[in-house]
Amino acid sequence: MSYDLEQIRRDFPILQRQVYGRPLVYLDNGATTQKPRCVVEAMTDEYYNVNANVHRGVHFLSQQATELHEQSRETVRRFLNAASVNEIVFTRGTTESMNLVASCFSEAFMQEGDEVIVSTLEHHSNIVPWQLAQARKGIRLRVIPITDEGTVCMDEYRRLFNSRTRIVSVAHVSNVLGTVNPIREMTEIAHAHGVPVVIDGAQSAPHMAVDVQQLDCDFFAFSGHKVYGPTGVGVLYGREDWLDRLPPYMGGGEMIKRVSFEKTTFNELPYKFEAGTPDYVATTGLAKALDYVSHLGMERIEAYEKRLAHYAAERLQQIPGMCLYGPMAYGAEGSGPISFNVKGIHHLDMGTLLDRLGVAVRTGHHCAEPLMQRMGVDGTVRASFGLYNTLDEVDVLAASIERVCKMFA
Ligand code: 7TS
Repeated sequence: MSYDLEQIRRDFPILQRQVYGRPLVYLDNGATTQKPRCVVEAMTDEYYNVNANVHRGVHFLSQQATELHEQSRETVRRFLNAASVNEIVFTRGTTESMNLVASCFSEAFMQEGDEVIVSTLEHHSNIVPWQLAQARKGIRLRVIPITDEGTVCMDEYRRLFNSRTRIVSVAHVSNVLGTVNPIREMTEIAHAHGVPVVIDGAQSAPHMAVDVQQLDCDFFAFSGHKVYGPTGVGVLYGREDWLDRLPPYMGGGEMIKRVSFEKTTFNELPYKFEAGTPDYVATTGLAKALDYVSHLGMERIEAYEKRLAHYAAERLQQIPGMCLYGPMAYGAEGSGPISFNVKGIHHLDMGTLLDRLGVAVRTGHHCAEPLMQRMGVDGTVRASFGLYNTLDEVDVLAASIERVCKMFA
């Protein structure tokens, strides 16, 4: 199958929309992606024709819903190349997945003075859960510094390990700069110290083939809504031996084997971590979305999006006063988002005026305030690409920025 952009764009009805009488140029895919028709239709069909709670009823619809739900888990397993479906836990999204690991791991394996290594590039959802553990258990956060180009300092990373290091928790791809961290190398170093690694894959799963066995990570989190699937569903991959040893996260139905007031025993994996009714319709939608991107081919999506980002970086850098951040400003390859500011124009003004021209971007700190502090800015404008964006749209972005610049001249 070829990369047929026109067909792809037809699969996403919202891309035909106009805003303020102009064609929508949607460049906020880092925040959330649009949904292809097949995802919405699969979910509507399930609500109309199948709906019943999973894992409970003896009746026909419940069995059918359960089957769909468990097939979705298998689709996720294949997407990540996990060894077993027991390693695929459904959550509400990356944030919940990261909180689950930080909470359960620190509870079971960390004591006062023990350390977690994170990086300067992290989204708040890989900082605050560890700070909550800090408040509860007295653990310490150690932070890998980054270079001016926006890449992690590997020498500093190596130096952070000591006898108190218990876990490493890092983003695969930065949601602000598009930096791709050398995860394989980072896991190798951590494992040499006997330390497990958590990957925040919110910004990698939509843009590149992810193979958790090849990355050799111990946990990997991502959100459905950033991979063309529905909101409210995400995934935590965890190596079976780790998940087995972690205590449950939430208590309730589904996660138990037997309950009495004297003693409760917990369910097997992955249900031990899935208390309550799961969003079984969303898991169907997520599986459809993963089938959709897999059918296009993650390698093909990655190559195409790199071309887009590279073209955008080159084109934007021709604009007077442009300050582009991150590896792409230095000619390196990046993935997904590019961040910038134009001299003399506040990012919020730029974003607001671009919106009036039909171009949807995000502005502000992007839930990465420590990174903003390191960059010495209070925010940036971020254009983040998806599989359906076009080179023409990049031209519209650049021309629109130039128009805004003229207003401020
Ligand atoms: N980690 C990273 C790297 C992210 O980019 C995000 C969301 C999250 C975690 C949290 O994902 P959630 O689905 O649980 O909310 N990032 C963004 C963003 O860049 N703009 O809006 C949301």
